Amino acid sequence: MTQNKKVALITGVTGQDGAYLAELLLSKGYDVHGIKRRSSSFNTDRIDHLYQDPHVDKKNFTLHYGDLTDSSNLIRIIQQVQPDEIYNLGAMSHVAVSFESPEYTADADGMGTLRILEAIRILGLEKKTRFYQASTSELYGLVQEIPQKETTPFYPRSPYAVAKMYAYWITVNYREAYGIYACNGILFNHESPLRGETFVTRKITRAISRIALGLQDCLYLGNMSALRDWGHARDYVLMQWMMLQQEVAEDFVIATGVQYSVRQFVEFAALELGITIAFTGEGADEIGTVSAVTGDKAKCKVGDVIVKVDPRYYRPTEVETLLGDPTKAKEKLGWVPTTTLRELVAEMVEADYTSARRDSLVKMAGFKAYDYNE
Ligand code: NDP
Ligand code: GDR
Repeated sequence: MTQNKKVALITGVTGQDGAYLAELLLSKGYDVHGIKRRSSSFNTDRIDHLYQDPHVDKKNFTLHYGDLTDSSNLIRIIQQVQPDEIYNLGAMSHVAVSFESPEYTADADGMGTLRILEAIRILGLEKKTRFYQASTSELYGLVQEIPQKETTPFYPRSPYAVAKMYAYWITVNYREAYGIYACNGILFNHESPLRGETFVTRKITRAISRIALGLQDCLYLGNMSALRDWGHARDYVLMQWMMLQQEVAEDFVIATGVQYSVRQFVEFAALELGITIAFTGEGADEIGTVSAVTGDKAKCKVGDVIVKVDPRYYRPTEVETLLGDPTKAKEKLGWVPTTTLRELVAEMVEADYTSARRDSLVKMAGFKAYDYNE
């Protein structure tokens, strides 16, 4: 039985998608290997529940130290693991940060993809190993068509998106040139309670929860008019796996087909805690003032200013609007997103409120034994 187990290798296993995908593949009976970076502090929070003692037999989840900027370790790990499937989720994934570190972003996100594809070739695994590339709706950037689908032309608007464009095309090229089963999932924004704290959705659900509990006064945001097509990461990693189970490798857009603004996301998060926010002014003057408090979870008062625009969060070039058309994924793979934005917001707020409540109890009472259910 063990010989028939499929083997998967995930880069970026410590990230949001890596954690959900590792869980999914383990539930499907895979032997899962992940590449993690060396860090001066622990960076495995999201996958600690999957950890298996290396001294135990029949382990099916193994972590390897590695980095997408180091081809020698990628070749060594791939040779050792002999994966049936590689999911390349590792990346410097923050669009705003990519303007600060453009060269590193190109190296990790663009060249990193090439390094893995070359490793497959060097090791003669072209017929064995299937490859998934985490491509992105950021490729559409300055959008040429609404909604965006597989045939919509790209116009990247950040060093991140430009690096990902190289990764997209090198994946297509290695498929055509060497017959590797390699495909791109062009994924629109997807979120969850595991989302990194500096992406806008998590920044909002975390801050609104802390504001409601009196741990923070104000949430500073950049462009609140930006429109995004937000789905749940759990739904999207299922699609990543489905894409590698087809007869023929193809590229797919993964999206919900519904669009909201950042401002609406703030309003939905506040509503979960019983706060209604009124926004006034334009651009940098824009503020969110509490206009009604109905929930017993909210400690802020009517009139409190809890959201302000801070231009420091503006980007040199912005992607104003993204809306995906997932028709191909629905028709060819039978994939449909299962989570609405309101459900996603509710799940994220609940997780962040619970964690803020713990912080609040510690702040009030210090680190003594506490019954958090009180
Ligand atoms: P995260 O930022 O949560 O995770 C990124 C992962 O990549 C982390 O495990 C990180 O490690 C790792 N990583 C970063 N740099 C390197 C490197 N040089 N070498 C090896 N690993 C590295 O991203 P998500 O999980 O949200 O996204 C997964 C992938 O999908 C990314 O490639 C992203 O660009 C892409 N994507 C994401 C979308 C989204 O909405 N979430 C939409 C479309 C595409 P560490 O934990 O140590 O930082
Ligand atoms: P994005 O996600 O750039 O779409 O990239 P992010 O959540 O960072 O921004 C979404 C939109 O919100 C606006 N915004 C802010 N963004 C952040 N981070 N912080 C703020 O304070 C803020 N205020 C407003 C942004 O300007 C933007 O318009 C994500 C990443 O996961 C990429 O890796 C992935 O490829 C794309 O989604 C699809």
